[in-house]
Amino acid sequence: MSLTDIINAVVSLKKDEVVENVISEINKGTQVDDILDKGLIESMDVVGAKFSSGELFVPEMLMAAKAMQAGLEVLKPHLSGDATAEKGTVLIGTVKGDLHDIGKNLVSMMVEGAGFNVIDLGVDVDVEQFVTQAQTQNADVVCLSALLTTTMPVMAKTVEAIKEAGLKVKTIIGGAPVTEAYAHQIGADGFSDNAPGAVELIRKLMAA
Ligand code: B12
Repeated sequence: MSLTDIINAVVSLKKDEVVENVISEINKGTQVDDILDKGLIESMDVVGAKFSSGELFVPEMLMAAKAMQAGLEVLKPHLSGDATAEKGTVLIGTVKGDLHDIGKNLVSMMVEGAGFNVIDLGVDVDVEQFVTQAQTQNADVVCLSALLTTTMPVMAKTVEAIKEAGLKVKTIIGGAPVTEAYAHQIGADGFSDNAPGAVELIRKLMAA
C-alpha cells in the first residue's frame, strides 16, 4: 500500500477504495501533508492530464473529484490547525462562471483550522455578492478562487468592485491558472498556490 494506490483509486473512480487507502495511510503514520499533496492533490493533476489527452471526459472527471473529496473528508480532522481565539473574518468563494470547489474547500478548511471565522459563499459567486457580503459580514479578507482561464477576469472585476465600494478589506486570489504576477496586475493583496500558503498570507495581511 502506498500513496500511488490513492492516486490509482481516484483515477479508477473507486471512491470506497480511496477512503480505505487514506485510512490505511493515516494508520501507517504517513505524514498528513504527504497524503494530501502526493496522494489526493496529485490525483487531480493526473485526472486533469487524462482529461486534456482525451482519456477521461467530464462525467469521469466529476466522479474522480467526488472520490477525491471523500478522501479529503477522512483527512480533514487530521489537517493541522491551531484554533484558539477567533482571529478575524474571512470570506471565500469561487468566482462567477466557475464551479470548481475542491481547492477552495481545502483553503476554507485550513483557514478555519487556523482559527479564523470563515464564511464560504460557495461556487459561481457574482461580483455584487462578494461586495455585499464583505460589507455586511465586516470581512477582513476576501479569498477568490478560479480554475478556468475564462473566469480569471471575474477576479479582476471583483477586486475592482471591492475597491470602488471603498471597503478596507484585503483581497487574495488563487487557483491552478492564477499567478503572483496576475495578482499584482489586478491589484489583489496577495496570491498563494496552496492552502497552507493561503493561511500564512492571511496571517501576514491581518498583522500588517
Ligand atoms: C475536478 C475538475 C473538474 C470538476 C470539478 C468538481 C469540483 N467539485 O470542483 C468538474 C467535472 C465539475 C469540472 C468541470 C469543468 N472543467 Co475542470 N478540472 C478538474 C480538475 C481535474 C481538478 C481541479 C482540482 O480540484 N484540483 C485540486 C485542487 C486541490 O487544486 P486547486 O483547485 O488548484 O487548489 C489549490 C491551489 O490552486 C490553491 N487555491 C485554490 N483556490 C484558492 C483561493 C485562494 C484565495 C488561494 C490563496 C489559494 C487557492 O490552494 C488549493 C489547495 O492546494 C482540473 C485539472 C487540474 N489539475 O487542475 C480540471 C480543469 C481545471 N478543468 C478544466 C475544464 C476545461 C473544465 C470544463 C470547462 C470542462 C467542460 N468541457 O465542461 C468544466 C467547467 C465547469 C465550470 N463552469 O466550472 C480545465 C481548465 C482549462 C483552462 N485552462 O481553463 C482543467 C485544467 C482540465 C484540463 N487539463 O484541461 N472540472
